[in-house]
Amino acid sequence: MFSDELLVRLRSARRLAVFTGAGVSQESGIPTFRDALTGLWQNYDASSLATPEAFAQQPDLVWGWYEWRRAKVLACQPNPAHYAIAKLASHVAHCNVITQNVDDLHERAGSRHVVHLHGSLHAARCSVCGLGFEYPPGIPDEPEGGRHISPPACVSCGAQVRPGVVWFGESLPQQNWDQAQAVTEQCDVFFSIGTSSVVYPAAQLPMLAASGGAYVVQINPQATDLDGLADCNLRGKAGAILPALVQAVWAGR
Ligand code: BV8
Ligand code: ZN
Repeated sequence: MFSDELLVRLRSARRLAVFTGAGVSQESGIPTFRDALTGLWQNYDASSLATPEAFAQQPDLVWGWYEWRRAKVLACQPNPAHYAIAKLASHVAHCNVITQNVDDLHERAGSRHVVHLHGSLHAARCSVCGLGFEYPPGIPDEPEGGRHISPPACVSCGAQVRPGVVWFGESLPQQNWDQAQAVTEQCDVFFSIGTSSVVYPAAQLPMLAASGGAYVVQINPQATDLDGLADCNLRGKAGAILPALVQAVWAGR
């Protein structure tokens, strides 16, 4: 199932970078971007809904979308892909996860060095003074098709609270982006897992890895724009491939 070159490369690797997208959380039951646009949001495109303009014009619709997604994440568990990625860190000295996802499943599976490029569903903040928002405890009981919910008001200044994610048209958090580039430039092996590789500048990372001489491995059930650049394309679900790969490379170690 795995080439000798891949096994040798991983056994000798000292620095791994693991770049993930929505596909790595798919087997946990978290909708990918397309799936997350059902019900109330079925007539929207993610790149129009996940924007400051959409929140300004329809705050209740957008806040309701994020609350529905947050409820999904709170109700889900990490899947074998998240656990296998966390396990990589016990075999390779330096293993950094760079995620486009806004869930916390890598952390809940035990990954410690996780760089979030696009923020987090759990980090809402005041849109004016930036104060972090304290969510009420428990899992919100959101109807499947979603509903309109008015965003809360900041307890300090009274302004509107906004989701803690990076919207289209917003810059990535500079420190996280710098860290992601540094890790990518220094790695021996770069995994790109469960991403359609269409959102920039995150989608630049595999090219940056390749130009730095890294061995690029893609895991995805479908072909993506990365197929031509990757040194190794593993076609299939991350939850099946990754545990088998960890076993094949470090069986019993
Ligand atoms: C910015 C948070 C500039 C919100 C997200 C060129 C250069 C720079 C920018 C641009 C550019 N061209 C266009 C842009 C603008 C834009 C952009 O990229 N647009 C796209 C639509 C073309 N980029 C931006 O706006 C970025 N900001 O550039 O700022 C700037 C500079 C100065 C000053 C001001 C601004 C910000 C982008 C961040 C957007 N926010 N998320 C939220 O979550 O609501 S992006 C969001 O969509 C996700 O985070 C993720 O990144 C992306 C979805 O992609 P994927 O994760 O890949 O998920 P997807 O569903 O697409 O695919 C899933 C894959 O998994 C599939 O391939 C599937 O086959 C696979 N899969 C399924 N099941 C499995 C599986 N794989 C493995 N196992 C399985 N079981
Ligand atoms: Zn405030």
